[in-house]
Amino acid sequence: MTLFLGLDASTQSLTGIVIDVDRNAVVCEHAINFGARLPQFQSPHGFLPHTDPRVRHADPLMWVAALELLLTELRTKVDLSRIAGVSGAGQQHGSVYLSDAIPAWSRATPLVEQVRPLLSRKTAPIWMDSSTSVECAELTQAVGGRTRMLELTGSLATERFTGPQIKKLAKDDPAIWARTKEVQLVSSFMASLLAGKSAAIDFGDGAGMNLLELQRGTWNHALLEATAPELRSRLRAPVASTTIVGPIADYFVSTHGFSPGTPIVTFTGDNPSSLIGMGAASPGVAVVSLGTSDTLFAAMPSLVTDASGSGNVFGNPAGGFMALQCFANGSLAREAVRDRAGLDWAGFARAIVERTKPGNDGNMLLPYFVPEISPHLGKPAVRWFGSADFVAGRDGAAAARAVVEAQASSMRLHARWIGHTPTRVLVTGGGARNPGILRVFADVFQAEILPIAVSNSSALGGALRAANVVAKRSFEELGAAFAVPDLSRRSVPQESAKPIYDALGAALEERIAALIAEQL
Ligand code: XUL
Repeated sequence: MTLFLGLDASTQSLTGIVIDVDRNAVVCEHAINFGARLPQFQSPHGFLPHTDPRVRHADPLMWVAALELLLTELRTKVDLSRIAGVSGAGQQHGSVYLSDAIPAWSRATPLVEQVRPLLSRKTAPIWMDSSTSVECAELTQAVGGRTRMLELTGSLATERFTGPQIKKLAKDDPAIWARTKEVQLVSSFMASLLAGKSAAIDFGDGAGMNLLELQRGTWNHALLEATAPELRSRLRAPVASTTIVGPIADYFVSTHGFSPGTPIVTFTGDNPSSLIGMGAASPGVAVVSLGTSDTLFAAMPSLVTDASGSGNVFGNPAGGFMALQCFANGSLAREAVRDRAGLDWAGFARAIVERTKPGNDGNMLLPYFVPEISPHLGKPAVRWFGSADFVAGRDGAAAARAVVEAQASSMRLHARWIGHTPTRVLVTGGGARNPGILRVFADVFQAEILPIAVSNSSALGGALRAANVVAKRSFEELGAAFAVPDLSRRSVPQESAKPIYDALGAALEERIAALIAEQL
């Protein structure tokens, strides 16, 4: 029995997956939902309420408390002393501000109490924050324009990215910036907690900061200078995702029963980690993840960037690069429409499969309940077009289809820059369990949709990466063993839907263009 632990610190929960690479089996999976299990942090959806919808911060102590709770509960299910290595992932872009490097933890005091005095800033802006448009414009100008920013970092200056967030802090609150001696991403922060020392940021997640020079794998001097004073001294040099941070901290040996010396492998972003967890480390297949954010991503045969704006390039933990397109209105938009329609998830699926048809009789929704990343929309915009009943909220079945048709069609439109039309799409995330959602994605993409039976591909990716580094198992072998498509839930496209969705895509593109113009 050779066990590895993978963690995923995502927006709404912290998940741990333990795998046995001798039996190619998932031994157990356990999650702590922040809203439900840690109500004292007053973050029902994983972030703190704020009057400005563009501001989204979380309390880093909530992630620390979740780690303690997760390990406390996990050790009742698995003998943690048998874990041969740990790695994991964090929601991308979120940043933690520390007044000092992470120390070797004392065994005597709860971790939350040891981290509390280290936070130079009480809250961490997360990927849902879109409050940095001014800083994005300033950074773009400082570096010599949009094209240069794209060439250097693989993305335009992007509101949720860490560089613009750091810039905003340094401008708005120079006293906090002066107190800050180290900036961590959520991923490197979680690895630092486990190792009891500051971990470096990896190329995968580091690419989501507008600071990393992709081709060279180093922080870009001009961008560091333009972002905040003395930023270089507050960031460790970025490393490959295969780097070992160090042995697990004694704290976790005495408190949770890990073996001394258990290696902690560098953490990465949740999307790069999912690429590994989905068995998609090599180019040729696209992955759609349907979670709080919906994402579409794929390993890239060669580096291309999205001149039109909202696409991103991150590091592939297996080497090379990955393309990613992120949509902020994912599961929360589906939930809002489901609730408005008075349906449960089974009813939502039936509404799509049995009660409506491709094209939705012309009913269409623009489902931007929160500011959107793709397309770039600074303000929420929910618009219903079609029959009087649909517009007035009296046709719940059409509403269910409309939200998924809009999401899938927008994903198809926004993924054109990646340059290859997938015939096979692997899906993961909570939404992948819903047959109605899978049906629409198959028809819109005109591709075979294959759900992967593992529910958290990002945590699994962490466990596979630990196994790759420590047990020297290849990603191909691990992917084939652990990322097995669930053929019984596969969805194949109906050819008759193709012209309908070609037309819907064109109509949606027009409506989106009008919305963007309206918000200018
Ligand atoms: C990717 C992004 C989101 C978060 C979600 O750029 O912002 O997918 O990583 O956790």
